[in-house]
Amino acid sequence: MFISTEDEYIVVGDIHGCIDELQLLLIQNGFKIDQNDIIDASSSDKSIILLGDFIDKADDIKLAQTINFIYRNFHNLNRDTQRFYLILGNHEAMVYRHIQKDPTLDNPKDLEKKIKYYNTALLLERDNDLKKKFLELYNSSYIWLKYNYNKEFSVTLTHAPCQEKYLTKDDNKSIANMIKSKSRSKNRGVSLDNLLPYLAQEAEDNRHYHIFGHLSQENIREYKNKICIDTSAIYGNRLSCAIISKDKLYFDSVKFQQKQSPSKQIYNTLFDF
Ligand SMILES: [Mn+2]
Repeated sequence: MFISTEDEYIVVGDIHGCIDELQLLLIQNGFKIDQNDIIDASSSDKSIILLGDFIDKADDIKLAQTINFIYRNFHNLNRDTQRFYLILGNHEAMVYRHIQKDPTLDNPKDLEKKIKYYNTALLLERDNDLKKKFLELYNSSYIWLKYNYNKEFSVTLTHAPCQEKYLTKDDNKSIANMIKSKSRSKNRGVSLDNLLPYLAQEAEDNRHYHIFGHLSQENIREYKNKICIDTSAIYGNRLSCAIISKDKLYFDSVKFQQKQSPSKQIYNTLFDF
């Protein structure tokens, strides 16, 4: 969907239950949040966009807090005009399939993966109220958003990096590619630049940016007009955002707050050339 170029946006990368970091990042960017976890709509003019994967990997308590916070403020900030947008990540898509009892996920290997990678599904199966909130957020999510300022400046937002031919298209293959790129766990030992060669090949020295998350990097990775803002908050690193204002693009981040134990991973660096 095309979003208004009259508004300013804060675009937050993969949260994965890092609710303390999300709140801190919003506060650092001018939002006030009260004791009931309600964002004061008048405290900032910015609209909020979450780039997908707000669930999984974290503690159950933090996952529940994250879903409740997003749900509450999604309703609160969207009361008059839309100021809170969600982009669908592969984790929301997979958890949705599990809790909706997708018959193609009915084998022991999928159950093993559900426990290991999609722990929010187990939580939602125990908590019906939280499940309803998640389903509503899932159904309100976009696959892509585009900020088309002028001939010189635009920003396309998707959860995963993908080839340009898929961007802003609405067929099933394009949708799948905007939600998830080639699996790193199925291609261990392959560098990201070899796994996703189209990113560097299609990158151009212009200001028509594609901003995505999904790849859990050590810092924001930029190559020409391709930018990854997933800076591995749940791995104990940082939660980052891009800020879009008129024809300017800024970045900001907060450190992991140690309010839960971090997940573990080995970084596979993008644009490592
Ligand atoms: Mn992802």
